[in-house]
Amino acid sequence: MRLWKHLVFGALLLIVLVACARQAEAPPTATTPAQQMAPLAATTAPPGDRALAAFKKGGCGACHIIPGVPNARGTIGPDLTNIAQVAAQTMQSSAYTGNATTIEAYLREAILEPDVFVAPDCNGSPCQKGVMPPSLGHGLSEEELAAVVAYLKAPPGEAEAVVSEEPDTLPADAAPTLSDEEFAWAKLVYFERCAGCHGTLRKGATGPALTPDRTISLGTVGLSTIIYNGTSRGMPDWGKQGFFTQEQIDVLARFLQREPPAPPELPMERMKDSWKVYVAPDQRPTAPQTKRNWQNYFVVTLRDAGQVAVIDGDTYEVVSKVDSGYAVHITRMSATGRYAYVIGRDGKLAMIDLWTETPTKVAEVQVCYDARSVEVSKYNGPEGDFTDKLAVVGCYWPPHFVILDGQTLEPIHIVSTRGYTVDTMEYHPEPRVASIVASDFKPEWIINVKEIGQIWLVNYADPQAPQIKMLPAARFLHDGGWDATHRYFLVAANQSNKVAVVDAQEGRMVALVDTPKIPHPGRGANWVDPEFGPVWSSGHLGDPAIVSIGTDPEGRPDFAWKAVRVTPLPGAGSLFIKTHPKSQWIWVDMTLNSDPVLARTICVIAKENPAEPHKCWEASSYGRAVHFEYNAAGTEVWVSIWGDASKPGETGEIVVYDDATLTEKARIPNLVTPTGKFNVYNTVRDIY
Ligand code: DHE
Repeated sequence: MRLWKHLVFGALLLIVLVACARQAEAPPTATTPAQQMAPLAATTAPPGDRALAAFKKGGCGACHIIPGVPNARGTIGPDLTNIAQVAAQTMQSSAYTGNATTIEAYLREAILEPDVFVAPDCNGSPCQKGVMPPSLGHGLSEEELAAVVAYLKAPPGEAEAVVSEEPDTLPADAAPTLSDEEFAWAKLVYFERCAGCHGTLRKGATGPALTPDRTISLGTVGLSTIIYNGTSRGMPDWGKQGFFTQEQIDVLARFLQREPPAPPELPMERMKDSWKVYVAPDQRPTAPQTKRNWQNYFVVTLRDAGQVAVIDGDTYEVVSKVDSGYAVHITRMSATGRYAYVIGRDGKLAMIDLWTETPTKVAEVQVCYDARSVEVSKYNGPEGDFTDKLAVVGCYWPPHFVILDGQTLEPIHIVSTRGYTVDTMEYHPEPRVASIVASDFKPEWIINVKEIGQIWLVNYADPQAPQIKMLPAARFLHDGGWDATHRYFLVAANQSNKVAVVDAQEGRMVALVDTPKIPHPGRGANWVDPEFGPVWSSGHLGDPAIVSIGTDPEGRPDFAWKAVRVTPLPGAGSLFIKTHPKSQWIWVDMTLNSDPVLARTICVIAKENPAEPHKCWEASSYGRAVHFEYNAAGTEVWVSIWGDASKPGETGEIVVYDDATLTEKARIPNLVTPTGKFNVYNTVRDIY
């Protein structure tokens, strides 16, 4: 890129990337930052309208929730819903470091000198210094500032304060432009880094919708701010982490204001072209060749290496590293545990034989361009023995699932998940497949179709002609696991703030349980609460809380399918929780907390005293602590330190703790970005 372009970008982005700043009213190439901050012409407008125009001019809604301001639902900065009351209380507090003595002065100070006092609560996480720049306030005229202060001091009443779901009215050419080169780059990066949460067609799921009707009103500046700083609701701070440069963030922010390009489909013929069997089933050993305790192997995702490491859980030796798909996501074991099935985000499924001396890949196939889940057939009963017979991959794009031969990975059948949403019955072009579990009661998979909010019970007895029962649940189904009896499956409908419960034996919905913001259980944790009996617990991305739901409708019907206990955590951003029937503890992470110290902190809660965490500590001096797994005996807990592939010495490692004493036993060093870990014995038996 030429020098002048660097300079323009540099000047613009200096303002862009630390700011809750203004909306771009025209393509950024057509205006300068100074022009963009010019006072509004409508100074004769009524004060309320003037305030709304000033909020829009500042792009304030990208960072704040502001009642009555269309689409102002940002969570980077404090919620401004009751800011006058908060201001009055704060000025009385000894923690207040500002100089204001009236609410008006407090609000003016917060806008013009934002770092004099940094608010303690930004939607569940501590607010950060330097995020809100003084240049924003100084870009407003005195009239605009006065209108904003008056508005925040007395926002509209309940009826008017409803945040508009309606898109702004926008001129057809309102989106900024990109060169072909920029567009191609942003398209690829969006697909690889952003589509997982926001959807390939950007219709939203774990993250909000990013269609032009919403993004243009946030503008290049507002969007860049979010991409740079992240949000307390789990959006990574890509800019702060140094993952994207300021120039790249600007390109992404402009890309997000254009119509999303539609990616290609993937028919059976192309899947078969990618299918490879490296070792035919009749060439494989008929008994384990290795002397190692292979049932205590851990298959560990080395995310950015595009590999998994097979680690001996008895000796901590890395037995083998196997190439798998791009940004590997999860592993599940065949019902006997002999095979590990590893799914990459690029939809490549790799099958590893754990019986050979060195675990090796015996087959692979690509059945999606974007995928997150894989499961196997586990049923063995009157309807047949399906042990190690079938596998199923759930795709994000194209939106479908694929049934495969469990011995060779030959694709057998594709089922599209496009359909109608559970609540409003609108057609959705991209309902993605989230978690999948295999029932012990029937030859059945429970497949969660995220955006339409349906839980599909897929009978695989005849895999060419699967029977599907579609249960209505709630939108944005994501991750989940079994209760301790394996009869009930609990799954987070994450952006709906609910957990759905399915009875796998009777094939019906049991309950939709309300939870705090964005439940994220992984597979959850089953334990016996001293007060409420058997429960299943989940952490949350948006709230610093663990919620436990009663799971014993026969023994403790009064507590069944109710959120019976909330255990507070030091911060939000929790991804995974884990326990073991033999353990006295529940382990939980806060991986996506925007505070780097909390992101590497883990906590344990004592089952006999679950009102608050027993102990929290930093598991490393760098990176993020993520995901727990027990060894087969249930005596050790393994935690991943998710480092940075480009920083030698800090790429990542696994910390092994003695579960009884919570003391560190070992570190398995120099792994490249380890994340999920799957112990063969526990994964086969769904122990968590
Ligand atoms: Fe995951 C499980 C989707 C980001 C690590 N993740 C799941 C499942 C889904 C999912 C649907 C349940 C699979 C199942 O049980 O069949 N994950 C997504 C996303 O859409 C998301 C939010 C964004 C994306 O772009 O992918 C996402 N996931 C991540 C990560 O960034 C993590 C932390 C690191 C990584 O390796 O990518 C991550 N996800 C995991 C892990 C599991 C998982 C380790 C399995 C947990 C278990 O114990 O079973």
